[in-house]
Amino acid sequence: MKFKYSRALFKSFVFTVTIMTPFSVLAHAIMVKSQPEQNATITISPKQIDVWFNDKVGDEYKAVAVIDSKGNRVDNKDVKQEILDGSHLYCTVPMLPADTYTVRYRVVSIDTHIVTGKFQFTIKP
Ligand SMILES: [Cu+2]
Repeated sequence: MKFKYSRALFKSFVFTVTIMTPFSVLAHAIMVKSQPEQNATITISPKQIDVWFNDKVGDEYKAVAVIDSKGNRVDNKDVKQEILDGSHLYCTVPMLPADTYTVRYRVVSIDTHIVTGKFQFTIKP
């Protein structure tokens, strides 16, 4: 009986530490800025899409995709991470026609959590 109690207590301690540690010690990546900006309406096709996070992100599994209103991927599939600023990802895009585009991103935070998100921008003729 005593053993069972201790083990339950230990399990709950481990669980608490596991769920608390990432939030108290390490950062969970959050997108803080982009170019084009979220929900921006622009008149000239951008040459590249930039996404910045609140902290550097992992080199692995990083992805930035630009999708047009028909669901077609239109970026050049060349996502890169800035060497001196690991919080900055970017990819290039060809000349884009007027449309509303969705940018989807996926990164691994320093706390090892995978973060995905999206935002839109519009190009008007
Ligand atoms: Cu996290």
